[in-house]
Amino acid sequence: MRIGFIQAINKEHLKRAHDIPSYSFIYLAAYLEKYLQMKDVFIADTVEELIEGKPDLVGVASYSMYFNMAAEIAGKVREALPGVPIVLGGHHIAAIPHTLPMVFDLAVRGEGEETFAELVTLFQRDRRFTPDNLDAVKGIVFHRNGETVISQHRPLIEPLDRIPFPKRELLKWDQKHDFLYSSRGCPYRCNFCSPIITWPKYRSHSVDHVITEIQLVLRQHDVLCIDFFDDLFIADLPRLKAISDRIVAEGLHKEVSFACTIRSNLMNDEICEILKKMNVVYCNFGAESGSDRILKWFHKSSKVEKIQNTLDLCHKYGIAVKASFIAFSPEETVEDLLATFRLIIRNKDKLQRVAVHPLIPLPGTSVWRIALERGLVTEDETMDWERLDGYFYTDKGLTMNNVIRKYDIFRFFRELDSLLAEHGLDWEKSLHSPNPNDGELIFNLTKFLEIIMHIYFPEKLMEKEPEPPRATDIPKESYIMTESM
Ligand code: B12
Ligand code: SF4
Repeated sequence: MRIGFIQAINKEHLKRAHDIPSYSFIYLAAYLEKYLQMKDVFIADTVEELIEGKPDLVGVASYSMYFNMAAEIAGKVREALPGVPIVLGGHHIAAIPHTLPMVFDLAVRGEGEETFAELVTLFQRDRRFTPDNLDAVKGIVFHRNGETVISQHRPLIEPLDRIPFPKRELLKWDQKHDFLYSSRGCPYRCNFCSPIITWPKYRSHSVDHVITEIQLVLRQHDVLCIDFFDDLFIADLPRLKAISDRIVAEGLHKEVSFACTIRSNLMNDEICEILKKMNVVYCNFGAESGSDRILKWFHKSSKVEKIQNTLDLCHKYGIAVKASFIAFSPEETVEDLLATFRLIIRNKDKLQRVAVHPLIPLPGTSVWRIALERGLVTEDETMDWERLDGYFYTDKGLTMNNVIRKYDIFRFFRELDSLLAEHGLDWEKSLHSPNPNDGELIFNLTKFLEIIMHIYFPEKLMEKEPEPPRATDIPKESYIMTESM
């Protein structure tokens, strides 16, 4: 039996995100190999490649913003390979399983390994899926006589070490930088966060498992950095310490550098020392805002002073920081937005990379429920899922902010301009400051401007310009309106 996987994703968008691959399929493939001795699995880049591969069963993964594309892929597969079942998976359908389109036979809700293996076993036995044989499978959603049936909930896999190491050899990229998931889930509950719906409980791999996986990665590829892409790598202090000690004991910190996810409310000297010892060279964290009011709205359980403390500590220990911020939450004002930029600019020497994205409601989150109530999104076939495009790759991205008026944007730019000048920066310079470590831009202001144009001045984007808009592109009439307000 042959299984073909495909991720619904725009490859051009992905290039802009450094082509980082998803590990969903390589975890599923590893589980099938370990527990069903099944090796005939492939990951296709295009639907044509998938069809040519002649799979007996197809698995499609989709994030919310690419859900229209996922349905299109399924339609093409259905036409070219009639009778081949199409199984959907991923965070999107896990959060809103009742929306499963008819073009898919069924979907796996949430953690996929055990459920998918059970489905494959069933398919090997019966050579087809029917509502009757699917009825007893936990953790799925399927159709019966035109109705959508959600089966019983499947408990999360425990202990997590039952899940084998992902089959990285199935990925077609030349990795100098690899990713490692040492845990699933997060103990916190930020109101915009969607992984906590798929992994509602924090679980971690044993220290032995983590160390063996690092050793395996080092044997398999010539990597320079291993990035712990956990939802929150430092969630469990004793475990973090044990991992760090073992890395040092095995001499792995001399072979490779590490990166990891952190959280500002947890950072202190002890954690920095642990990270430094194991050769963590940079950290990723969601700072989200420079305004305590907005952090509270996000249920972030942290404060601006904790963010500042994190930046100071990492700077002191020589650990670079990549921070992301969320703009345009429903109650954000220009003052809050400026507070975020003040924080960024004040700390320009302590930040390796900054990304500022608009708040996007992801299905299943509390923010999603607010967006539903406000009629910004729907869960029916009228929903254009590309509107959940947090990078504004398309012109469809939405904003949840109803406080910042178009006119206020001019004030924002004026103040941002003087702020940049005060710190010896100008738009041009800040857009192109090369990072001493890896050449990344310090401030992605071009992108931010582009997003503002999409949100507040979409009419200006009617004729698509090849170059992203600059501050001076803000329409003159809005200047006049602001001045007279
Ligand atoms: C690595 C990553 C990326 C990478 C790689 C992207 C890629 N090639 O897919 C980068 C950084 C580029 C990225 C970008 C984006 N990402 Co991202 N990303 C992640 C991250 C951190 C880990 C994903 C991963 O590999 N996990 C490990 C595997 C094992 O878990 P998994 O993918 O969930 O798979 C399991 C189950 O979900 C299920 N499953 C999943 N797929 C399938 C398919 C089948 C057939 C089956 C049976 C089961 C199944 O089984 C798997 C094993 O249990 C997650 C956060 C998270 N904790 O998951 C966010 C996450 C997946 N990303 C998310 C989003 C939204 C994006 C963007 C679309 C952002 C945006 N709005 O533009 C972009 C899109 C990419 C692009 N630029 O075009 C969201 C998805 C939420 C949603 N409802 O769609 C997440 C959950 C983070 C968040 N913001 O909440 N991302
Ligand atoms: S800390 Fe990160 S992973 Fe945890 S709930 Fe908040 S956003 Fe999600």
